[in-house]
Amino acid sequence: SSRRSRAVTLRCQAVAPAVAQAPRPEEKFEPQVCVVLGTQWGDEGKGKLVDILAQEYEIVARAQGGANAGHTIYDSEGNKYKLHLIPSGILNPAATCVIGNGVVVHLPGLFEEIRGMKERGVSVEGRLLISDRAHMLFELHKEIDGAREAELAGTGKQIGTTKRGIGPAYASKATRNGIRVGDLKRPKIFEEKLRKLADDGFKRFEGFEYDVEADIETYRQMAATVAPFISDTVFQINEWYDEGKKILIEGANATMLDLDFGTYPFVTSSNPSIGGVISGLGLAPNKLGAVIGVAKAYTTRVGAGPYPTEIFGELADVLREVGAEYGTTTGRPRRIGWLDLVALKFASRINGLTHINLTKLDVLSDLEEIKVGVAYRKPDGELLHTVPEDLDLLEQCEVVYETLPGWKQDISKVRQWDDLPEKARSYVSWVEQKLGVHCKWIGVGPGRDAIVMKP
Ligand code: 2SA
Ligand code: GDP
Ligand code: MG
Repeated sequence: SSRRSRAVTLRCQAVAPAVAQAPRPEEKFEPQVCVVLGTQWGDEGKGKLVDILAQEYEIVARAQGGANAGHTIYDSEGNKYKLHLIPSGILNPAATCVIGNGVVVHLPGLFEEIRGMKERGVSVEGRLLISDRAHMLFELHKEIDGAREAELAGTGKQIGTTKRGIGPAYASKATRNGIRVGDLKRPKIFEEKLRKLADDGFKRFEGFEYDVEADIETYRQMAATVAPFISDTVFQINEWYDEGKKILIEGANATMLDLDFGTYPFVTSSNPSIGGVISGLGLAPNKLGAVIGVAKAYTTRVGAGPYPTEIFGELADVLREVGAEYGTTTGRPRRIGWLDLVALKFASRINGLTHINLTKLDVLSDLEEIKVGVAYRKPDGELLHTVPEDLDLLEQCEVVYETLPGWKQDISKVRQWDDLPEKARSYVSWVEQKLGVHCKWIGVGPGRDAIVMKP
């Protein structure tokens, strides 16, 4: 056991702070390719950062996920937009948006979203490309999503999906009977494939309801509308890169919901971490200039699954109200928890984060004290400094917290680092030091301007 405790100590040293407190040399932030990723369980505020950065980027691309994602953004006049499949760069009229090959696309839903944006004066036509290699998500996938969740009812194993058909669509892709956007160019083949896919659903689920002929008709009618959006985005994005165009990549969902790294099976069915960016766009890893991890100053989670730093009771209710923590897609109340540095360090390493955007710091402003999870203690007393694969073990772990003083002051109007209360600055610097990653942006409100840059 002394050997084991030595191993733990060594591991602690390996994750010791890598960033000194000394001021950094004036850092220019102008990577040609910049990635924005969720580092927790989603809803960290990725959409807001992407919208802000998009003002400087010509291309904004989504690489994974589907309409399970919900990104809320506000324009400079304070108008609110909720986006699901359209990248959050769409409010920059100079940006071209891309739905990459790794995304699963429900085309009727996407065109509904496009119509909604048009009604609000945001024109999407001519500046949105859909990858011809992206897999289509059909009504049948949503049906199967609901049917699978229903089968799990009462077992404690329900995932709490968004019921947007995400898992079943990626399952079709992996089973190799999926249908890609490019197949729409070959209507006969498309129709055969969809009938075949529907057959699978009928064979597997009793009482399965899906009118395949009606869906085929929907796609026949949509074909001409969709055609101009379809593109070989793998070629296009690399051409743009070679021309020197600036590319911003918007992650959806988050690392703790990653199919490989998240709390499996309570995860989504794509890779919201860095690997999904590469495979979901066809842009090589050596082209990525910066990888920004978006992290809430606390955490939230929607759906089931282990959540070590979860808070219950009145405090959770207060933070949920102050932070407006309800699902952007489903309206579900989000579970609330303290910042979890074990999970955040895990996400930081996996993704190779170069910067952090710490969001929603304003939401903690009323608190006397702020807790942060810094390790997990196993029932046998051993400390864990990483997220274990064993969910039972994770559930049994006790979180080791450090407690930091609150600042008890409204910070929502602050725009300069030096104007933040000293205790708020200490909180951010402490997190930064623990992670060894520069916390360059700090969110102090939902608005586009409510952001503070840390030198
Ligand atoms: P799915 O639908 O198969 O991807 O669900 C699997 C798990 O992934 C979670 N998940 C999410 N978690 C946070 N935010 C998401 N987007 C929406 C939002 C969620 C909403 O922005 O608020 O509106 O409820 C999102 N999408 C998927 C999901 O909760 C399951 O735990
Ligand atoms: P995403 O899925 O990561 O894009 O995040 P969501 O849009 O689903 O959820 C984040 C919510 O927090 C949205 O309603 C944002 O408007 C809001 N938000 C983002 N940053 C901040 C912040 O710094 N402070 C506050 N109070 N709200 C924020
Ligand atoms: Mg969201």
